[in-house]
Amino acid sequence: MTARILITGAAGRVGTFLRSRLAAEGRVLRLLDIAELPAAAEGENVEIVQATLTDMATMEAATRDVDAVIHLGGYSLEESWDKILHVNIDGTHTVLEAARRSGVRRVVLASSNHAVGYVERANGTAGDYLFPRPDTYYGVSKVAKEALGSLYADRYGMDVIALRIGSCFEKPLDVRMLASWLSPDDCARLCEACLSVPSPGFRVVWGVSANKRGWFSLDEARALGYEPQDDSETYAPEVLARDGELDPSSYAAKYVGGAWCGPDFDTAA
Ligand code: 15L
Repeated sequence: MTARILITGAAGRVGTFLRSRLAAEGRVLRLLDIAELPAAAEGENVEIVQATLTDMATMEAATRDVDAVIHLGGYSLEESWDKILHVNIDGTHTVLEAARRSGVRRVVLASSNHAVGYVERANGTAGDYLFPRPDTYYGVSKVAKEALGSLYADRYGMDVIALRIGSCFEKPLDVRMLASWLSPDDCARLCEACLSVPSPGFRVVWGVSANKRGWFSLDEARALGYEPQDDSETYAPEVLARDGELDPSSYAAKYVGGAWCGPDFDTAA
């Protein structure tokens, strides 16, 4: 079991899901975020670091003595190009370079479906290793994150796994998410697989649950040892009763990235 793990963006939604779920006997989670993190609870084996991931000295210190990094930090929605460039792209370089300098051998990167948002559903199941088709600056930053991961794996022999996360929420919020949902528990299962699989090198895998309505390949994720246990179908009756079936001409029905591909979805200047 991986003993000491640095999680960036630990105060965010996914980071919060993982905090309790990756906790284990003999394991220390070092939780880093620019936002305030809840203090360690009684008996909780965590180290709290409130800092920006964009500073190299900070990240060199934060990566010292850890066995793996789970890099979730950065903007999780569309933002201006300047912000995306600084935090998501430069920030990812800082995280990977700091990890390399500190001798960390394994990094899990939170990529997103928006790296391939303009892939059309008409082409069938969204396979593994789809060529980038970002739908936003945010999506571009996820493509850059994957590219940086590939570079650090090939050039420095690190193990880097990029997760093209669908929609990681407590439960699916709309009809599109009945296909793209990643349950919090499956997210933790996927991270555990990424942490323990021997010598993966560089991989890009879909981060989704075993959704009956899903159309994303789970082959590469399963090859890491991921065994999803959840299915959004549990929530389908309530979601469909509220929202009805998807309009086949909608962006959500047509593209991986859903509404993010539409003209009304602003790419902040
Ligand atoms: C993402 O990458 C976002 O971070 C998240 O908030 C959701 O919008 C998700 O994609 C999605 O596409 O559902």
